[in-house]
Amino acid sequence: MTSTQHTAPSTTSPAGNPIGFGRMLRKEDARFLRGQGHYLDDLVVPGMLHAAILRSPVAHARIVSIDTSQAEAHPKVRAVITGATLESLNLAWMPTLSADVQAVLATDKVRFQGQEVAMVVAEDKYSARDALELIDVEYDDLPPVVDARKALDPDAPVIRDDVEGRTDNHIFDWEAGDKARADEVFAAADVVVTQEMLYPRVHPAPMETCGTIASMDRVTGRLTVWSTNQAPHAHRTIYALVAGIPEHNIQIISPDIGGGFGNKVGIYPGYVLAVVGSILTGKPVKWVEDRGENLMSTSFARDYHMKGEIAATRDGRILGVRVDVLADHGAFNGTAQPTKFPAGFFHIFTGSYDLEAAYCKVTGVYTNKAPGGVAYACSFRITEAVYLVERMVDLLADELGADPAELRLKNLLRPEQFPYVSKTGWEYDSGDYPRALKKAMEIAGYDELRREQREKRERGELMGIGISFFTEGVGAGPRKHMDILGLGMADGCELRLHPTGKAQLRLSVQTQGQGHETTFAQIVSHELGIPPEDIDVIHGDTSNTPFGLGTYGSRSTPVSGAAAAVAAQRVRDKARVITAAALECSTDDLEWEQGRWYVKGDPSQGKTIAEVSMLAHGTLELPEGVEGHLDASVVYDPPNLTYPFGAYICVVDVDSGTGQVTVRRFIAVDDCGPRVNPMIVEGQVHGGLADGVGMALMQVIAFDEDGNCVGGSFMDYLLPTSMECPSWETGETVTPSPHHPLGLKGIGESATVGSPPAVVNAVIDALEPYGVRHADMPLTPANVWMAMQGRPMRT
Ligand code: MCN
Ligand code: CUM
Repeated sequence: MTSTQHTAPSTTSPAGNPIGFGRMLRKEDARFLRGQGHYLDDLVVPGMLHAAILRSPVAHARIVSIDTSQAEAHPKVRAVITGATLESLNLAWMPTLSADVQAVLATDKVRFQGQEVAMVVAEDKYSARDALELIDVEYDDLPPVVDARKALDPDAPVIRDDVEGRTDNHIFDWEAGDKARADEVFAAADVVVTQEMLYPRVHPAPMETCGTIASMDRVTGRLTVWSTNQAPHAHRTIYALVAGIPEHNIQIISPDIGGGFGNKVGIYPGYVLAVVGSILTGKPVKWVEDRGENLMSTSFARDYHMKGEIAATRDGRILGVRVDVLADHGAFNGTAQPTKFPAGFFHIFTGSYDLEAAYCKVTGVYTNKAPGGVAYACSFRITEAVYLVERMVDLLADELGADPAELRLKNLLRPEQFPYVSKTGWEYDSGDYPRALKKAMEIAGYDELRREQREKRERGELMGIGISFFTEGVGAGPRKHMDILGLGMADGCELRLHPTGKAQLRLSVQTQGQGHETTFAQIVSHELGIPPEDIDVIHGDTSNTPFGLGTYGSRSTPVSGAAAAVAAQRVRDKARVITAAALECSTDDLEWEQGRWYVKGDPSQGKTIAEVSMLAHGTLELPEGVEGHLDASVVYDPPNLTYPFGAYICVVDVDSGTGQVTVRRFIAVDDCGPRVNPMIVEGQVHGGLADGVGMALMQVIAFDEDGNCVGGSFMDYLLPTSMECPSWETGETVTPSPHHPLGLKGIGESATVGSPPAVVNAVIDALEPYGVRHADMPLTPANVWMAMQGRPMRT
């Protein structure tokens, strides 16, 4: 065999992209920037009908009667579905992700404003909406439970009387840590600081609302569902179990998704109703919600009432943290988290500190509000945990008269303590926390900022500096500890090389804007030296991808990213065997360089991956036991979560006359291990920081005392824009995960998790001259002003 002149491997592809990791523009941008994306509402299926949902105008009422006769008489209406229709099909209730049940359409009562009461299927979407007004529902109002703190009062109305024998609104009690040990530590501590705080109800509010098209083929019995969802395979299994349709006859397709942020993890009643509509009419049925429906009825986030306590020595050594949480889960417990964890991963509230003891208790309750929970870049409640501990550390600093940065540096886990087992049972994989915080302080010019603040205070100007340090655990499983409705959290991946060396990678995870088509191609490129533009990433279609649990909890890179790396490594190993056969040498004689196996000591003798792929598909006699073609398939069960971390510093100015907060600077140092694509990682961080500013300063899904949702439009539920965001200043440290094959940790939620406490800490720091110790989010001008007057805030 002759070989061409050997040239050293190039680190850029013919298209100018990096081979492997590095900055490159997103492959998906070619279609998105030209307006050529295919979102759910762009799809038109031949013969498709349109559905609209009638929703409850009140928070709590008994349904006396529903008269659909006028709607049915509408010339363009094909079907009107009520709870009674569903009862006859045994589909009136569906399981939630937390082993509760949720009404698909209300039968007995409505339990929150915006709850689904009836669906109209019509020839066009306008007629469907018009016909909703022709449905006459008589309600008998019941008193609502709006304030979670009153949900367990003995005289509180019982919301979930659908469950026989239920006499209260209690869902669960859950605890973590060692209570006795924590009590001991607290009893002996010099200083104990206590604070109640609310992480208000907020909403992921993706740009694209939720929707679905269901098509039941009456002849084949095959159900095709196009839907905005983050976890197509899990959805397929749930449809099979709920509707009794054989799973092999169900195909779930997620088209391009215009943002998920956790809002598209679960199955909503509208999805099930579209399937029922298609079964009843024999036509495909499309249902897409509007903005108000999205904000009022789909998965909300947070709503945690927390009482935190922190104990320390007089000289600032943190000894313990205790937390008591009242969790508002709305009318149906639809929280998305691994089954064993009813409070998600909240028990990581010990944060980034070396404590002697910790304990938390969480009580979940029903209220007359929309169900859901956890969604919105939360890492399964780590958002609430980080907020709690980072506010408590600042309150402690205030009590001790210590600098909040110094106090953190004194108590952060030290690099030599990793792997570190926390007092609530987490095994943090790796970290160098002081390095990250020092780096953030350096970028911020921390000492100079404090000097500026002192000068401003003398002039009566309000400037605040807020710090937060966070640790997340992302990348669920392992499957033996973590499941969603019994499905273990492991993910499949298939890599197939074509004869010419181009590749296809099939994934179970589902991008919603995170750029998987680019970064997963880069992961394979890193391992095989194939240009990323030559690797087609396929996802979002259950019939064309291997089973897996989908994208949330920043698990794609930690789990499926590992699967892709292992698949590529298997292909590389097989390529070595084939190269040895082709060159008639031993595999031990071969060495790997980017994209090529070559003979040690004779680099001109070698085979590129593309050459091997042709050989593997060709006529070369393959060694005993080696199959033709160049493919690999992997199911990756992560041995542990990965633990990204970061240090954030926020600088704010507060107008003492109006209470208006301006975020002047925001410094974010993140560590997610090596960065596959630094540009995409920065984009994830920028987006999450904007989320954090939004939550800290302007967002809340609020309710009046009758349970009316007053956050149901973008007039009331505010999204941060470039006007409210500073030019982000980002930095990085790189601490690889020891158990991920490429050291990668997740990043998709880090900034949303880490930034709200930095903003709030900064605002409270600015208000120091007014003696303000704490104020709950959102720190709107009105709320800041009231805190300055020592008055209770509006919620
Ligand atoms: N990445 C990287 N190097 C790393 C880690 C990640 O280059 N060391 C890249 C990844 O390959 C991927 C992106 O960064 O392209 C995010 O990766 P990861 O942290 O694995 O998170 P997921 O892909 O699993 O995304 C989920 C996460 C979640 S849970 C929410 S919520 C959220 C978030 O992503 N929703 C988003 N970011 C979002 N970004 C957009 N644009 N839209 C959403 O809906
Ligand atoms: Cu919690 S929001 Mo994301 O995990 O899809």
